[in-house]
Amino acid sequence: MKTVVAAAIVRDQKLLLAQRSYPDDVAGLWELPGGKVEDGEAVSVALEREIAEELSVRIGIGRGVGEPVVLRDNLILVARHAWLVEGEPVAVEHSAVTWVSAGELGAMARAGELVPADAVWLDDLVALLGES
Ligand code: DCP
Repeated sequence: MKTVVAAAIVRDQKLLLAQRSYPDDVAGLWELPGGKVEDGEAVSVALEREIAEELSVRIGIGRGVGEPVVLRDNLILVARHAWLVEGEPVAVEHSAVTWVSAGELGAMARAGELVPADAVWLDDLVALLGES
């Protein structure tokens, strides 16, 4: 079982979403950015690395958000609360990045615009935005 870790990057009560450019079945949908943890790599180190690669920013990392989600092909997806430490996000590997409020996130979920695994965390993400 491999782990995929994703960042719920929050600033000013908005959540950063990134639009997937591949594969075809999820291209155009929005996700929490992240990627696969390498063998022997700590989850938080993997998340810092993936976010630096994908968004060209440094982040701070906090607690887990929501329950782990089992993806197909032996992958388990986890999310962590995060915040920007250095830089402004740019879409290096994604089609676009955007900041959304809790209301906008809910509307996107209802419209089917989030990747399916991440949509499971809607209530957890809305709660996180309410706290921050
Ligand atoms: N995934 C997801 N939700 C996220 C992030 C990832 O459902 N917020 C899923 C999509 C993929 C798997 O996790 O099925 C791996 O994600 P990535 O393709 O983003 O990860 P990597 O870039 O590390 O993998 P690869 O290099 O294989 O593309």
